Amino acid sequence: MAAPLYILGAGSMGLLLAARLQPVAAPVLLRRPGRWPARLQLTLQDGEARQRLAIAQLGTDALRDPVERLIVCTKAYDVLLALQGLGSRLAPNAALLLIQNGMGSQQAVVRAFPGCSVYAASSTEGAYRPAPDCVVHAGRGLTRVGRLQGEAQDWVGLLRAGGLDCEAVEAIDWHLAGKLRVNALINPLTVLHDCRNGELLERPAAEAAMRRLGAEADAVLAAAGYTFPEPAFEQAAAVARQTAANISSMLQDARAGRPLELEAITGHLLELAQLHGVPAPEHAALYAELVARAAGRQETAASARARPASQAAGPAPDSRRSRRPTG
Ligand code: KPL
Repeated sequence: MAAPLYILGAGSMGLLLAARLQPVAAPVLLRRPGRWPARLQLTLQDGEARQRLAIAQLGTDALRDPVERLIVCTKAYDVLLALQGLGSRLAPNAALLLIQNGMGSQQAVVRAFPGCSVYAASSTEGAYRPAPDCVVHAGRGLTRVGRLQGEAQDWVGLLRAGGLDCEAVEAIDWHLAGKLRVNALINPLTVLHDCRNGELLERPAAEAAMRRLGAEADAVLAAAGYTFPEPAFEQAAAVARQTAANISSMLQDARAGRPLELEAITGHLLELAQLHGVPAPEHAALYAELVARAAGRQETAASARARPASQAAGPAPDSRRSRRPTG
């Protein structure tokens, strides 16, 4: 019998998987340490159809048996800390499936957990979470899954059993790099312009920036050994058109005052640029601008906290600040 399935991360992807896999694997949603009701009464909305599902949930401190099978859907910047936080409650040979934007976090897990079977996924499923107990399956996509390390696992079979379109791939890093370049052209620009994905193509300054970012991303990724049949700009423009009404995940984070996944996307591209000696001034400037804005938000929030409660206003501060210098 397969080991119990756990899901870490209750964002849109975590909740979507919890809902879709409930009938076939009865997953347990792992929550922050603390007391949680035994079941999350989750609503899954798919077009007009609404389904109520009772999903088992547990604070990580209440785990009794080691976790042997785990899908990790946290933000990229949380993966390593979240897994390390499980300590001995994570079996040394656990089977892990990582579903994050960007690159870098997956490789960090491989290094930190050499005894684990580690798979990564790149997904184009469209989901959002209008409330902590509701997930909307807004657009059907494809999830590509590939092995990074360790024993073979049938993650593809599991996701397909849950009704998701899924395929096994040999070179998952190539797919992650392909998604990274699309995200690097769309996500930070939507934050800069505070606009929906499709609007980037309607604003000449944003579209021109997208083209420059695309040319740089292509040069950097080619130097790193990743080539693609179509230029980054063309692919990102097609995605921006397909998802024209979407608020990118990074803009959602910015609006909610959460940390941005900048390190795993633009930050990773800049690391590759540095490693291979390829200039990427446009990405560096965009990175610096967003880091400076995030720092500004933190300061605004800190001074609001210093004021009497009756005067305090504004969103919660980011809990993290990027380690990369802003200059
Ligand atoms: O993956 C996305 C994201 O928002 O993170 C895109 C493709 C840009 C769709 O919104």
